[in-house]
Amino acid sequence: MEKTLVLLKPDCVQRRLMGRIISRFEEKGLNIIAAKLLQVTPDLAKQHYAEHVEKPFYPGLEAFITGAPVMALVVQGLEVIRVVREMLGATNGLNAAAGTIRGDFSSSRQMNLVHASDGPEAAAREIELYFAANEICDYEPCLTPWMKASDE
Ligand code: FUP
Repeated sequence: MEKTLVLLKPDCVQRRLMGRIISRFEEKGLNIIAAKLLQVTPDLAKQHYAEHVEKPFYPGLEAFITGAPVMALVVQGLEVIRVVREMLGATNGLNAAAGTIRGDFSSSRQMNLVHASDGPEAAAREIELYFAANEICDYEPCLTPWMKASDE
């Protein structure tokens, strides 16, 4: 089953929204198989946002992402990379549809609460950036027979 890296960003931690946002992933039936609170360093920020390091907005983005702890999660589920990105909504909270996480809780482009991998290569790279293999607790949820048909 597919896995994705989710980061509850410093604004999410500071605004006490971690529980509500984790609940949305749980309510959807997704499986959280790794979680930890950590402080992103400037070095980790540069690795995570490698594609943006040369962009004019990068210094502000690095200051933001290193400004308070983040909670990193590995979330597992069917087509979970696409599903979680759709649950987050558009990057800018001002443009994100109502009902999405950013649409409901954010009005900012930078302080958009949550990061999620945008494709399979990014997911593999980002999971490795934040978690050692022995920190990922793959398990079979006992609710699976009540969340989807056996042939899905
Ligand atoms: P996303 O894939 O939705 O995480 O968004 P991007 O990869 O396009 O951008 C990465 C992060 O940079 C986003 F969380 C928002 C931030 N950003 C800015 O702060 N300013 C900008 O001008 C563009 C993006």
